[in-house]
Amino acid sequence: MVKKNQTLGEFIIENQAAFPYSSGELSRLIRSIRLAAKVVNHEVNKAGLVDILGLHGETNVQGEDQQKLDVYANEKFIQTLINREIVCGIASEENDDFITISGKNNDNKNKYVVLMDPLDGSSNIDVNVSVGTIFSIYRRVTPIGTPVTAEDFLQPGNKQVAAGYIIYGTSTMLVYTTGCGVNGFTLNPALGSWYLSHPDMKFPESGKIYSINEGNYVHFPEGVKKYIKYCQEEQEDRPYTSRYIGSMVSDIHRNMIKGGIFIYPKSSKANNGKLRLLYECNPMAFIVEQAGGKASNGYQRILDIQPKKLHERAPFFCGSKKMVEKAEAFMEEFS
Ligand code: AHM
Ligand code: MG
Repeated sequence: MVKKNQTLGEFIIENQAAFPYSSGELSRLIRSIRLAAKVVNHEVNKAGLVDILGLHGETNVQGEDQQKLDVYANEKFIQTLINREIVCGIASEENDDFITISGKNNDNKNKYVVLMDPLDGSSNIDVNVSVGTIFSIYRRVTPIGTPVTAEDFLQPGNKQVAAGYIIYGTSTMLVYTTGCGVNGFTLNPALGSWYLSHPDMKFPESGKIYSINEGNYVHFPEGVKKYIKYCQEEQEDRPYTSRYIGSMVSDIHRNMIKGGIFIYPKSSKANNGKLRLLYECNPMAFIVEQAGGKASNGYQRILDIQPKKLHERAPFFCGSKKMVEKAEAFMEEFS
């Protein structure tokens, strides 16, 4: 049951009570992510001071080494999860290979693996624009107590147990799903508590915003070009509004609240687009579907794609159901 003005901690406890036989492992994992997110948020908020405190690779006035924020975020999330021995493996967009966590006594009995993009849209940091963290959680498929293998990470998105994102925006929010709808929590920075501000989030069935990097227009497949023209036509409720931040979490978060479509298609330069299936598309697709929206690669449901490698990319069409269906119809007909 969703109550307003609840803290994330209360929400987790209340929802866990609905599953009396659960071990609480997933709840502890979400709590660890919430903690790391606060630490990263603190650092992201100081980003504007970087010229004063020192650049990446330099030593700041306190004699500390400066790190790039995406490297910092990666380390913080990984450290937090390793220290709490809460998962058996982690894969990150920032690391070439997955990390096996065997536990202090080599007896890791945890059943979950986490995949994440620790700081998505990080090129926006320099210009004080919102960035995000994305995470995806699966139950391992290999036996508990043995080291994780690639098989544990290369699962289709429809096997996700939970997924979420943190948006470091005008306020900081944590939005997540465990497969029973989507809830959004806003951080009160003075208290360090997350409050349920967006209970049971729903993607509007249709919308009037399209988000795509139109600078790449000449490289887009014909179906996408035709769909963009359709969005710009003066007919019915069109033309739509074009909004593209270049920070996927922010673009999709806005569209989920207002109604819209986000597209990062394949192009003549990149056959599978840019976004990573495991760290970006799958978790966002799970959240979007749980909120009543739709996510596909233009032809096929994102969550049904069987990944073949950790850093695999996929074209991404995601947002209000009717808008994604329309874009898919253009892909079907022209690409
Ligand atoms: P990143 O993981 O290197 O930050 O790249 C992902 C980001 C997305 O947040 C965003 O939608 C996209 O890259 C923007 O790419 P482009 O500048 O090509 O439009
Ligand atoms: Mg990214």
